[in-house]
Amino acid sequence: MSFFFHDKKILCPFCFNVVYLNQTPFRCVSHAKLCAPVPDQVLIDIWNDNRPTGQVIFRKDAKFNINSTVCPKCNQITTNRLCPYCHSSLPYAIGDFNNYIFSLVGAKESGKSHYLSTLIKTLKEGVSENLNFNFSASNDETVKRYNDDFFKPIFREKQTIAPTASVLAQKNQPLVYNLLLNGKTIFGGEKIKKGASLVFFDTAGEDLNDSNIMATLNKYIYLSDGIIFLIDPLQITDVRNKLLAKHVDPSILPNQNTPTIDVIEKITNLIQRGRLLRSTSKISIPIAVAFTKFDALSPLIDNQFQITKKPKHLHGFDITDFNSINSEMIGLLKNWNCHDILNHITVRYKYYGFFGLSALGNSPILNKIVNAIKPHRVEDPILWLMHKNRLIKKVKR
Ligand SMILES: Nc1nc2c(ncn2[C@@H]2O[C@H](COP(=O)(O)OP(=O)(O)OP(=O)(O)O)[C@@H](O)[C@H]2O)c(=O)[nH]1
Ligand SMILES: [Mg+2]
Ligand SMILES: [Zn+2]
Ligand SMILES: [Zn+2]
Repeated sequence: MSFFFHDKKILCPFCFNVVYLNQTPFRCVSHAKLCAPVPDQVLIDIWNDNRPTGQVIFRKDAKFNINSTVCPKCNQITTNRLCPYCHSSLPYAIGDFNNYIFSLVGAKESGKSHYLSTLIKTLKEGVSENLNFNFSASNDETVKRYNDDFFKPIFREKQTIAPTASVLAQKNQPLVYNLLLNGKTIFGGEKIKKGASLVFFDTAGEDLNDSNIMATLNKYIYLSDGIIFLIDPLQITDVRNKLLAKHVDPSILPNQNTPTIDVIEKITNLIQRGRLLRSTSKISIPIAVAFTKFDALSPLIDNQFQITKKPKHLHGFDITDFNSINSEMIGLLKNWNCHDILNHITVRYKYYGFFGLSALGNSPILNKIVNAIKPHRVEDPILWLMHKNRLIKKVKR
């Protein structure tokens, strides 16, 4: 612990306010019989959460012992540190880790929620034996929200996830995970080399159509360390026509909504404003542009393409695989007449990568998931973002 630790500041991963660690309240974690739970007005106001919960304990002077406090009601010690602004529980190790915020954006129905659901499951199970990391939820709210809103519907109930509610109707807490990266010590032993909090924010596609709501959402996006921009290829007119020419069942084609280029332009403008960039400067947040629902495109994809193969990512981020995927995707975009998307990304962003993936591996039928869920390449964009943020190294084959 550094001498100056007492005035160490961090960014709350839930509300993005700057928090001084010596100024945080704590929450009593004693059993309800010992210390009666009470409603917390801040949780009600900010997160719409009116469940009674442990007492909030404010401290006057916390120069010493800044990692715990004693509840004046029940005299028990607690280490459950809260953000003073939004009263979310801060990850225990938050002062030791850097926060990396990854936001997930895309038009309505582009596949964000299904993607997040299968991505988290894949990361928890470990993407590769040799990619040595441990990925776990950083607080109980994340565990609960992931299970209720993302895991249960598709993996248990075999139903598609309902459209994400607008922030006006429901204030979504981001999902926060701890990522521990192992490495070798100079003596050859194993040790934890780096830690990061990964913050995932699932936006509602409809909110991107409203510039007023965008203003409240924008900090999640322009403060991001990486953006995953999802595009539904089934929205692209050329793709639809090519699929229909191959006699696919027209019922797998969703109704066409806001053109992708409009959505990406909104996001770009928002980042530009948020970061106070001149319109001539490129955005330096790495952006992973990922085409979802690739399972539905199989009639259009040559089975020799690298994108149809399983990724390996042995010992790091497989840059050889990435380069093939990136150029295959650029070729497909040209073939699908998506020069507008291609130009926009390559001109306005400094670091970009194109990806193709499938969260489910199959098309659901009337909101039912009838086939086994087989995610394909869901980890590629996030591993690329981790690599760009120097959390994992690249490997060549
Ligand atoms: N074929 C196929 N369809 C998918 C896949 N993932 C999602 N879908 C379909 O796309 C629809 C929309 O997906 P969501 O994940 O809810 O999209 P979203 O971007 O979260 O939408 P909003 O919350 O409204 O912004 C789903 O109901 C599915 O029918 C996939 O991997 N393959
Ligand atoms: Mg959604
Ligand atoms: Zn907060
Ligand atoms: Zn108590």
